[in-house]
Amino acid sequence: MPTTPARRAPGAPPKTPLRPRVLLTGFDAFGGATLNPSGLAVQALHGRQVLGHTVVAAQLPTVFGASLRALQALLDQHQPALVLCVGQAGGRGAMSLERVAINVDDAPIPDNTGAQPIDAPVVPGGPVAYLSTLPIKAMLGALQREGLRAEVSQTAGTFVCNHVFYGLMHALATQPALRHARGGFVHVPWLPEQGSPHMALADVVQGLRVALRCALVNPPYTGQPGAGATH
Ligand code: PCA
Repeated sequence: MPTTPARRAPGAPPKTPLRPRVLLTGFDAFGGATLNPSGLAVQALHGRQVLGHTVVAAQLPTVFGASLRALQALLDQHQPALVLCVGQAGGRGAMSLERVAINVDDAPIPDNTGAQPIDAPVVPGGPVAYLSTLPIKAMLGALQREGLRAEVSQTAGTFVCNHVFYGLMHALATQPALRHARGGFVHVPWLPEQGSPHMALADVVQGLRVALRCALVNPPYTGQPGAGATH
């Protein structure tokens, strides 16, 4: 028999706290392509459990501004403990764990609405850069032990992926409701049908699962030497 959810006053916390959530975002196709592995891979993990956390997956538009408004709505709705944004990087042959987001929009091609900002800040007056707070070296090791190609990347570019990465880190750094959340960005290669170098969708999905597990159990990256990490 269906049960009616108990009523509670607006703004009152639920009696049973929500299971902690992980937010995983990908992007739609851009630049004239018909698919984007990042959107497909995150969708495959939607609703899965990772170490007691429910994965909420969502696709962001490859559009300056609108992508960050969509991300903010997801942050407000889900109050995630951890956020991993994922995008496609054609030409890269490994899953790229991004170290740094910079306060620069400098689009080499138009976004999906035709906008092409040049030399503009993501957040006017914001810091020059933010470091990922995900344990990128531990994630690198975990992916490589799984037999997956992975690398630490020192640039997420200056297109919509960096825009979202910077906007995410700025939100986590400045919004009190998100102060316990950690976040970062991973670029993934093309799928085989898009060209070379490429990675199979199943490997990308497995890599994201491994990356999330690793990020949940290891201390955050702080920009300081740590935990025996090597190059
Ligand atoms: N890759 C682009 C934007 C969307 C995506 O999947 C980038 O690297 O900026």
